[in-house]
Amino acid sequence: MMEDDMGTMECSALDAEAERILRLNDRGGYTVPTDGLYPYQWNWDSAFAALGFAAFDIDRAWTEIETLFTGQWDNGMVPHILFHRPDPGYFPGPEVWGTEDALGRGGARLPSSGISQPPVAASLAWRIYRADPAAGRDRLAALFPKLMAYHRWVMGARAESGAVAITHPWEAGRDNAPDWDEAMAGIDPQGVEPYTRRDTGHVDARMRPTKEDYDRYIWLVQFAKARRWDEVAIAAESPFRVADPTLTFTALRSARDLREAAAMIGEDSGEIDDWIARLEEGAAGLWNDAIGSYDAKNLRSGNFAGSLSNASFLSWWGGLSDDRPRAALTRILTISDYALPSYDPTGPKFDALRYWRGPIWAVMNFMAANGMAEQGLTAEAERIRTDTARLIAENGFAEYFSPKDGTPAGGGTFTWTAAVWLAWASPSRGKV
Ligand code: 9WN
Repeated sequence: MMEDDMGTMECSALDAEAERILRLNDRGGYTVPTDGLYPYQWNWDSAFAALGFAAFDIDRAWTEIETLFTGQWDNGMVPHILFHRPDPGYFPGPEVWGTEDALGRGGARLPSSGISQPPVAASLAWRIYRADPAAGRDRLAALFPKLMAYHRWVMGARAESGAVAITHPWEAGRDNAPDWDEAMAGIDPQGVEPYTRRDTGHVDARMRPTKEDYDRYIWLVQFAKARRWDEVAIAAESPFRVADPTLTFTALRSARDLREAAAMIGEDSGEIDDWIARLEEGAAGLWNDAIGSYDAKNLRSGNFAGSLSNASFLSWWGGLSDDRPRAALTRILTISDYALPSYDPTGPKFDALRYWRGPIWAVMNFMAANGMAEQGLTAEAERIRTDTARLIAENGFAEYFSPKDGTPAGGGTFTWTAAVWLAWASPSRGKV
């Protein structure tokens, strides 16, 4: 279905349903990704929730981001999960993370995880500001120092190679992407304490990471917890350190948007200019000629993953006008019934339903396509937008979708899918 094929009534029914989902998942000041499967506040989900709220309730949009930053650590890190209220339905909960006496946590009052996620908050806050500058000026100005502290942490703790590294697959937000296979294989998950997964009680196990993945996820949590979440010790000793296109391109994009925000507020942006230069250099180092795309790089072995993913196509969102990824993009768009798959459908590790090894994710489509549109790839961007709209119209507000036939997968009534619909994919809205 192309945009024009969607009737006005169908479109406004979907707009209303998306709005209902955001309200449904609102826990008062913060939004859960979906009821049951993910009962807490997640970092990048929350920034996208704010974008969705901005389509109909600008005050609630700002509140979402403000609540996220109540969990910021003294060292600037914004955790990937804030455990506002205990909920046994999710594993691993706060006791497994054990961040109470973490170095860097300082006076943070909220229980949280000890790792972060793609730093999209600055970019989405800037977008929300632009949707209604009068409503957003003071809110953005108040957030600005916190956003700066977050990015200072990203650059100081993770950008030693220029590109931004992750210390755990969950930090990339692309948990079981083939990007981490080599680094994950290098972990011997001896000594993992017995645990019970909760995710497979909510969702078909074939759509989730494997037990081998989970053993290593938990091993990495225990490893860092034993070091009191000390970034220096983790950087020196962990077997897992991978330079990630998601973090690199989202940090680069956020730095550019922070520079705009600084100009609006009247703040100096010299420090941000320096970040942008370092990140551009780091991003250049993620170009893998062998696959004609940006790629993840294992910083322990120096090897590329050889993974053409949806994160590979975030270079335009990062503000790079580099045309080289276009050939791979054209190929992927040509062979896919629905775009963008999270991994090359012709690649050896493709799995249409298993999470980040094939399925389509609306938030990645939003960033990839908006970046493309800004850099003049308007036909590609529009193809991705109409595919996203079609997936949602035909299959509902799922967590992710099979790129083969659109089968909805993972959790339902999903916050960020609803948000991306309201802010961008919906033919009638798309105003944020
Ligand atoms: C671990 C909440 C999160 C997203 C991630 C997605 C998934 C969590 C999990 O759900 O990860 O952080 O338990 O599987 O991979 O991108 O932020 O929606």
